[in-house]
Amino acid sequence: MALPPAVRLMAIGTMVVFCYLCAQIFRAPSSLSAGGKDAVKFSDMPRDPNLDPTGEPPEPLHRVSGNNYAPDNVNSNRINATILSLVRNEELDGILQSMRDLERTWNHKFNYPWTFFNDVPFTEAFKKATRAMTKAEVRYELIPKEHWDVPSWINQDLFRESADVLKEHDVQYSHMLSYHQMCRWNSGMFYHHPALKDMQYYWRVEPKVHFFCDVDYDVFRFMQDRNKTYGFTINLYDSPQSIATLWPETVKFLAANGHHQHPNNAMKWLTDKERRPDHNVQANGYSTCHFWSNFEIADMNFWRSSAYEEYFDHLDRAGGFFYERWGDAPVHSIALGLFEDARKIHWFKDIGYQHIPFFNCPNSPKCRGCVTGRFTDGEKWLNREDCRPNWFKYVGMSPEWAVQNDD
Ligand SMILES: Nc1nc2c(ncn2[C@@H]2O[C@H](COP(=O)(O)OP(=O)(O)OP(=O)(O)O)[C@@H](O)[C@H]2O)c(=O)[nH]1
Ligand SMILES: *[C@@H]1O[C@H](CO)[C@@H](O)[C@H](O)[C@H]1NC(C)=O
Ligand SMILES: *[C@@H]1O[C@H](CO)[C@@H](O)[C@H](O)[C@H]1NC(C)=O
Ligand SMILES: [Mg+2]
Repeated sequence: MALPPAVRLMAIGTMVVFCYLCAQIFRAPSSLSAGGKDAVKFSDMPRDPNLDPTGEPPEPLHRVSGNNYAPDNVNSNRINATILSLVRNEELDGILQSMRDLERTWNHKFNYPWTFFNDVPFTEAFKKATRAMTKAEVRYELIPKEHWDVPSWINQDLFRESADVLKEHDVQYSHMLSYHQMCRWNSGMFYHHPALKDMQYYWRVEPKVHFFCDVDYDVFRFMQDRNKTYGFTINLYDSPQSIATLWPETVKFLAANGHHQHPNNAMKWLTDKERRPDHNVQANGYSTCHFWSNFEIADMNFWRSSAYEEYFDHLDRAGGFFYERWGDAPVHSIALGLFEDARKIHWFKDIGYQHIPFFNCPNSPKCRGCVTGRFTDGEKWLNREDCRPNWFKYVGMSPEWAVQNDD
């Protein structure tokens, strides 16, 4: 086969690149396997803290005693807090599964109300089945049109064209308008719902998630007593293609609103470019690290603050909830990382949790049904999506856990 030298050179070049890529792909899983020597190298964590025995945070904690958390006790020790779930009628089975787990491990003791949100009315079947899962109060709330509708400044043609481009870059759900609406509502709308007017804290729950560990203290009181703003379980990298201009818009916002930045912020976690340089480049300066927001226990006063409101409005006007696929997870996380004292962000390492395909599974006799320290039950390469190493490196573990790690 006689090929001109230039073509031959190109063919060889292509082969070399191909072989290199194959090597990368096949090397990745073994170097990531938990416990292997290379795993340490990749993760930058001397050891996954979930392998070390985990107890409760130190006292004082609020616990059940007598009827202090009984569902019908009007003078209970509960504070203004609710479990909260945006869910569709069709996801009834999934939400029942999540309720069963959370009620079993925690809420049958504390009886915090459940508040369900939907953009269409809940069916009687949904109400009946969910009510039967708990002794606590249950509320069903319709989202006002003005919170859910696509804002007037979004151009539908541009939305569709942008979705085509995103799809070419393998961005999931890019054509699904309701997915964009959901992300926007979770970013900047839910805490304005009239049903949450008197509420300060919430625990967000999605359908089909799992909770594995008994939690025997009032986590909302924990948030309040320790001055925590936000609690997470899983800390991940995001798909850079879905948020290409989120960081550039954030930088623009900061140029005019730098005063909102907290002196003890988590900027280094947000902008790390050492661990996954390609992500930082594709996301134009953002590491893409975020708290996985299908789980959050948080103080709505932060979302209601002028810093966050102004930031959200800026992003909303910029259009990326529709022209890209900005998720509430990176939006919440960037705001927390910039505007909040990083010490007020707590890793709930003691709450065993799964949303497919990731886990937080601590080493504790209180846990059942998950594999201690396992981060994913999906493909091995998913292990690299873990961004906790950067969180520990730049921010550290909450002081609550430092006590236990000393001994
Ligand atoms: N009522 C309502 N709820 C929605 C809608 N879209 C999403 N949700 C809810 O919003 C949450 C997030 O949606 P999911 O479809 O789970 O999105 P995701 O977690 O990114 O994707 P999965 O990996 O498929 O779970 C879930 O609690 C859904 O029930 C919608 O159009 N209407
Ligand atoms: C909860 O909120 C209501 C209304 O704002 C307030 O009257 C009440 O004191 C709050 N309860 C607690 C325990 O903070
Ligand atoms: C929480 O904040 C309050 C008010 O700023 C302060 O008095 C208290 O000591 C703080 N508690 C903790 C545990 O940091
Ligand atoms: Mg989900």
